Amino acid sequence: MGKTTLIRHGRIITATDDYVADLLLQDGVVRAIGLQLEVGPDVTVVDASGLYVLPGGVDTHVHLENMIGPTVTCDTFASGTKAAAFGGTTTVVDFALQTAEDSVLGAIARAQALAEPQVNIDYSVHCIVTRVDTQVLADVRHAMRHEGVTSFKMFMAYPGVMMADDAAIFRMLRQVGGEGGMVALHAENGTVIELLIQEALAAGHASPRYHALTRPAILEGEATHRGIRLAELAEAQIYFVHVSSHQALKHIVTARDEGIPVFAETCPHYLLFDDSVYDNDDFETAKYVMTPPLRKPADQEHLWRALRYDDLQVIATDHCPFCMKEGHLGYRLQKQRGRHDFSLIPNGAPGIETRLTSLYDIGVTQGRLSLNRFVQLTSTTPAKLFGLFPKKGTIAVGSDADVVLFDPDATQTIHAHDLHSHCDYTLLEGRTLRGRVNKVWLRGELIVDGEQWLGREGMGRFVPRGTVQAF
Ligand code: DUC
Ligand code: ZN
Ligand code: ZN
Repeated sequence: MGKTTLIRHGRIITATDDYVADLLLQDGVVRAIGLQLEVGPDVTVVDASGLYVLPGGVDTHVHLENMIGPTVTCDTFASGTKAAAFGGTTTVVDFALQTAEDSVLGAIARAQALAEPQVNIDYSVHCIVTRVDTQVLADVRHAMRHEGVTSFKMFMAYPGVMMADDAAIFRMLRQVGGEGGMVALHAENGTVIELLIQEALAAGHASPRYHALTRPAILEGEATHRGIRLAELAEAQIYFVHVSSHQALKHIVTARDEGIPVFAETCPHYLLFDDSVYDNDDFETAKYVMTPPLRKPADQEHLWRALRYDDLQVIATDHCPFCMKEGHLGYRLQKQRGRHDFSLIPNGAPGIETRLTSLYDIGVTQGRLSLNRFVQLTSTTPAKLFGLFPKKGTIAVGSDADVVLFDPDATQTIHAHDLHSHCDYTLLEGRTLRGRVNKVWLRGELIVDGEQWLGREGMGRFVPRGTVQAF
């Protein structure tokens, strides 16, 4: 029999509820919720007075040990999932990349084999599909029906590397949507961006600021609109990853008003920072080279509005870490790859450990998000859209005992050297945030206790996922 824990007198917050009660974790699940629950002497009792009791975070957009172009992200499944746990996330959905050599099913098996001995929290993968034919579509059907992989990512950017053409995206939308799954789309007009990059380089513009200047928001908007029309024709639901701009949002809002099942995420960095960080020619700016790039303060206002009114449903990290310093932990040629050519800087930034606290700080304490909405955006809705609910994403009798004790009054000053990622920087360096993860349980096992790590590599499990639960 598994360990039994009673969390006494915490303020339990789900997407819909907010009340003080006791929570009994037993055999990996929430066994009971009640007032003054009686337990025997063998049960560990934790006093949670004054603390929030949240469902474990669900981060449906992370890149651990992923090849992004020629560079592998610097977090392993081990380091990345440990960092996630310290940040209050107990489930991640990573990526399996279909390559020229292997099939969709091969890619999923390969990602699982890599993850399985290392993961500290529960996980799944979206499969990235770059090429579509009848065999691929058959594999996709098999993955959805028999492997518990029900979401697939496609790119409208990166021609010659990851980009899929419109017909391929349409075929996937028809196949995946028809079976109740989700196509997640990276929406940027890849071929026009490629032209702008080549023109910038030919003009001698090599510094990181040109990453942003060659990926204008209008090209995110155009691709988003195109993706929506393809989904409408395919009669499929669609999910846009890393929405950064009003140009993209306005199409999402209109489509939702039209009744098209369009869903979308944004990421903490688009809310925390704006494009003024690119106003220089320093290579340090490579820290902010992520795709899409940071946008204008006016875009941030639109993102907040969309988060409040449910035009954006998810906040995921797009944790895609690359080191700035050459040789850090042995990693070579990460961000430095693009020191003399911005187009060679690997695109991505870290954030897996700071998602909940940074959003609590700028969202909840600043009155932009209610506590319920905070939980909905970071745990419940991602679990629903990607077929993990109600096992994940809420606190309810029978749900997995993935629980976070969160101290709303504690503060912490963020430094990369205190975080658990392999990345040598954080975009939040030196920033003091209100709110702190205090304890984390994964299926009833205490894995984080303050600064102490109690988890074990390999204790995380692959979670077979169901279809989209959006309606
Ligand atoms: N898109 C992502 O979602 N992650 C990393 C790079 C990219 O372009
Ligand atoms: Zn992307
Ligand atoms: Zn990503």
